Amino acid sequence: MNETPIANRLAIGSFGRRNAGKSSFINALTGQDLAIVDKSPGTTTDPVGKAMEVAGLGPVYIYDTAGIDDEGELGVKRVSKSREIIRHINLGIIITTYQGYNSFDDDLIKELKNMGKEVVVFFNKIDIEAKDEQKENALKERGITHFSLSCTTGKNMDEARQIIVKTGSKLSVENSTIIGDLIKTGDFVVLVVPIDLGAPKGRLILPQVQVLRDCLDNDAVPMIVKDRELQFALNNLSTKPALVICDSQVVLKTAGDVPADIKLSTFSILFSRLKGDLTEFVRGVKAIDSLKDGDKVLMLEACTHHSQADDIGRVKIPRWIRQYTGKDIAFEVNAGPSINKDVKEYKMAIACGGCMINRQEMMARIVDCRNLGIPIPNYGVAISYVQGVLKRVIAPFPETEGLLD
Ligand SMILES: Nc1nc2c(ncn2[C@@H]2O[C@H](COP(=O)(O)OP(=O)(O)OP(=O)(O)O)[C@@H](O)[C@H]2O)c(=O)[nH]1
Ligand code: SF4
Ligand SMILES: [Mg+2]
Repeated sequence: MNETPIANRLAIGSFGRRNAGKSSFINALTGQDLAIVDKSPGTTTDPVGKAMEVAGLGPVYIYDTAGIDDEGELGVKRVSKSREIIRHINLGIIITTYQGYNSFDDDLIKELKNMGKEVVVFFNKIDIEAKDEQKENALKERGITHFSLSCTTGKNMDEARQIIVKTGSKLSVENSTIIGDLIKTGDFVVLVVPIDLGAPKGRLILPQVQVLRDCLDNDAVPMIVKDRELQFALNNLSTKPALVICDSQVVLKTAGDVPADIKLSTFSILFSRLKGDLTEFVRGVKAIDSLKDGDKVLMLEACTHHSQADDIGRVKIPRWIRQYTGKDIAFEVNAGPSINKDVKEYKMAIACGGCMINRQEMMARIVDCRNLGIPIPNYGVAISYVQGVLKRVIAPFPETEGLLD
């Protein structure tokens, strides 16, 4: 239970051609035999990931991938799996060698850069390959961090580790505050958490715990109530709360209970901001108003979670949107990290809360939809919109001002 969730870890991937030493590098970096190393090319077939701590960098998630130059029917599938990992990572490490460096490495660097990833290139096998300054200079001119090392002898591994720490620590990984910019020391914050049949037994869910912890980190005074007790709590608090945060599912009732001069938002809206792009979600949600009979909407579930009878994305949101629009809309689900549907067929996509994925992955989904011109709100924004309270719950965030007008 003390583990940092995967979604909050800096994600690092090792990429490159077959046999360059990607797996050897992961093993040398972690000091463990995580990945199988062999002289035959194509040893790593499926991406392998492992959560670990790197001194100076904190909790990370490290992926080893298959060679990007793999061939044949199976090889092409492996390459596409490696490419999929690029979407998840913050920092891409390209393992190559002075003599082997070719257009595959070059294209990989471009691909990572185009997706906004931080890139470091390591020339491996310097115990057997001579230095090639021309290749180093070409990278230098492009402003790409590079270094040489040997995974076999361990030469320069300490320096390589330092480069990773330095590059990695520049990247912000959801360690920014959740509500710290909305409150000040001593503020009262009321969290409204319905305990219904869908609530897990005996505990709170992660986003609720994270907000609670963020209140404490910011020296605020948090208080948790069920929706039923909210009115009673507000009536009995001698200090007016600076902020009320509720579960999206009770937003309508909460908006009625909380006086207009108290800021109100939802857990989903807070995490939309942290994990995705709140402004893009708000812009996208207006597309609900243009839905017509027979239009298709794609529900983007980021993981293959066990769906419940009254599932929020599969049952409740479709029901609320049908009621709001009065239209016969077809909802389809894409579950899991990769999108297997032809997004162009849909009038809009609605992203889940993304609790199991990191910001990189959520942003990749947003960018995919944006490039295709498909509006993409998320569950939290869509729920508040169809309940008629979105304007109120995004009011605490100035970046959304005017977006709904
Ligand atoms: N001499 C030398 N050999 C190395 C070095 N690093 C890796 N190797 C060897 O290179 C071969 C390939 O290493 P891997 O780590 O399996 O390479 P990979 O990039 O993961 O390969 P695939 O999974 O097949 O794509 C193995 O025989 C390693 O022992 C190095 O620094 N020096
Ligand atoms: S919100 Fe998304 S990532 Fe979280 S459990 Fe639901 S489908 Fe999975
Ligand atoms: Mg390998």
